[in-house]
Amino acid sequence: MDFLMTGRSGFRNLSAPFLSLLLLPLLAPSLTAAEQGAHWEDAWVRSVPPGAAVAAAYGRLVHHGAAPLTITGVTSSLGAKAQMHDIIADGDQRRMVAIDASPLAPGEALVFSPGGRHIMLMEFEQAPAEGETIELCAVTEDNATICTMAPVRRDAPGSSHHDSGHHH
Ligand SMILES: [Cu+2]
Repeated sequence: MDFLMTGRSGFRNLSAPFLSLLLLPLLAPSLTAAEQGAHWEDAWVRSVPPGAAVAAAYGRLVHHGAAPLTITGVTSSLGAKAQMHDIIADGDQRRMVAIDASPLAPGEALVFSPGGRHIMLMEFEQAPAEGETIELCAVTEDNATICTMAPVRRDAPGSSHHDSGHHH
């Protein structure tokens, strides 16, 4: 992992547009994540050697529901800290920044893929090893969780680069 880590403040200014969503009156009854219509596809965790400090998880969080969601965090069954990260260009370097919240409109997908936005797993006691399965959950602004079982692999499933075409 040859990226410099910067603090959460890196993306703080991006959260401003989401405030308007959060301030909407709560007209809808609270729904579970499944009722809200989001689910994971092709989630996986890249294996790391024993002793590694961080690991990355990928996948697509697809939203088939009618109402916009805001994803405010991620968790994993490793029990360790998990964050949404993005990779941004900084001059001729690339560095990781933490994402505080990410909107997810109906019909869209939040894509986590190698080289771009990803889920960073940190502060674990046991490094994810090939063949294991880790539960990943996305957390919405109203604390619903959308979870999936993600296999730990060395390489991306299918390994060819057919991204779903969602580029934000
Ligand atoms: Cu990262």
